[in-house]
Amino acid sequence: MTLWERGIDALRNQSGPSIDELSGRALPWRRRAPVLVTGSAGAGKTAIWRLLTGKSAPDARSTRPDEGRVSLMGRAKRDLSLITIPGQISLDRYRDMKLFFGEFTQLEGVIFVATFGFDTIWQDEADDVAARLAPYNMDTLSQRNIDNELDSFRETCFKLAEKRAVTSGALGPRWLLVIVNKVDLMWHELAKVQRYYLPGGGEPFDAVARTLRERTLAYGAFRYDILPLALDPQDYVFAPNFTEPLATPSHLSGSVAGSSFQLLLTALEELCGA
Ligand SMILES: Nc1nc2c(ncn2[C@@H]2O[C@H](COP(=O)(O)OP(=O)(O)O)[C@@H](O)[C@H]2O)c(=O)[nH]1
Ligand SMILES: [Mg+2]
Repeated sequence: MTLWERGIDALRNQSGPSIDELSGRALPWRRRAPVLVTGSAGAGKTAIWRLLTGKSAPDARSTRPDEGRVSLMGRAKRDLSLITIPGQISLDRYRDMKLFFGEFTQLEGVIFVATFGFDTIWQDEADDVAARLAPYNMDTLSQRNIDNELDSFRETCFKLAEKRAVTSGALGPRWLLVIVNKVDLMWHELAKVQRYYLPGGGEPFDAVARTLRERTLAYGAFRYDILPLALDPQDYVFAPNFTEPLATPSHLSGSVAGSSFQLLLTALEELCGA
């Protein structure tokens, strides 16, 4: 069973553990190479980071990275630090990209957070984004977000391949996990989502991933996995000031979030070799 299939199963499980019970379990940690979380602005990076680390961080548009440690619950109790890279351009983002994808920093793995077009657009940007949509509807907004996401994924894959090449794989990262987040918003169009992200669909997202896998083959073992996730099922709302809002309802209930999150922990354990 692929990680994707296990993820869909987890999202069908209404009777999983509660997410609060699992969030940020404070176990003694041991220093490990950090894991980076990348992806577009509004994809849910901070939300995931918050649950994994049990720390608080603002939900709003941010240009600052979130940092913290996460404890994995496998037998080996491996721990790692988790750092999110903000989606929007800023000096902090630039510095962190240079540091973590540079030739001196060890990286354990990279998590790329994708949303199939459901990136949250913060209020201060909404008017600008709305003005550029022609026609103004959910389809053009979604396409705009998907295009941005592909750019962002291309950047992550390029940096990752470059780092592994210039260090001959010695400083990692050893894996890339794509999280397709907010699956609660696309639950009724899973076939389309699968075709877009999974290998074999012939879509541009996997073409980028395939190029990465080919480029990095020569530098030792490398894992690439895709996990669907829904940690915070809530309606998607895009609300500019000058025109009517656009919305997409959530199709899942909060009770699936626990098993979805539990599988994320398991997947991280597996990737980190716990
Ligand atoms: N529907 C839904 N919304 C989510 C999910 N995860 C996060 N969000 C929402 O997405 C928005 C952006 O999240 P945030 O973590 O701040 O994004 P970041 O910019 O990538 O750090 C927040 O309002 C979250 O509540 C999810 O699984 N489903
Ligand atoms: Mg954030």
